[in-house]
Amino acid sequence: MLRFEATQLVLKHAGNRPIVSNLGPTTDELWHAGHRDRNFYTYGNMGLCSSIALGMAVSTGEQVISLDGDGSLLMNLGTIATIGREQPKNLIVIVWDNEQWGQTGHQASHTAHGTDLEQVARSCSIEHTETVRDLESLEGALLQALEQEGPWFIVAKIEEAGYMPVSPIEPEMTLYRFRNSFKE
Ligand SMILES: Cc1ncc(C[n+]2csc(CCOP(=O)(O)OP(=O)(O)O)c2C)c(N)n1
Ligand SMILES: [Mg+2]
Repeated sequence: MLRFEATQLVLKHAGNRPIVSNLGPTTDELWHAGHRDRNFYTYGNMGLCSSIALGMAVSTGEQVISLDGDGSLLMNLGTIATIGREQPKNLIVIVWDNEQWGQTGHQASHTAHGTDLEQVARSCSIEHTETVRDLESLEGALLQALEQEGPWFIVAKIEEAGYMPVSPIEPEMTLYRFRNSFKE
């Protein structure tokens, strides 16, 4: 499954829900798949995408979708434990797991060497988890997650087909647009 196609699929079903995206290609592909005010693009940081989404989930009544990355999440596994402790019903974490730190040279990450992020989530009391390897299964898991209370943790094994042009995002504008979208 290509991450770009998977991203398009998520957008197709997301409606107006906030989506937080991991740095680099995940953010670029979300921008190309469909720039919208409720996309919260992260930039430069690793390991904070799902933490930011968790903060949004506990402070709004809306369902929040996090598009995280395996390498980044491995840098802050504690966020999974915090999600398990807080049990936000309205948080859906999707991890684009290409089993590598893609952007910095495709170095194999721990998920290529036995770390199973779905099992990590389960051990942190997150009951609704899936690992999906194709678009059909991703769509099934996502539709379930949108209907049933979470937290949800979906590991999507993905591939990349080269990188798209870097998205023209400005962190300040992302924050401005995103905050304003809650006032409408
Ligand atoms: C704290 C920190 N360390 C290192 C980097 C450099 N860096 C940028 S992207 C990246 C890899 C991210 O891996 P992953 O989250 O799996 O996303 P992928 O590139 O595979 O899509 C690294 C190491 C960074 N931005 N921040
Ligand atoms: Mg990766």
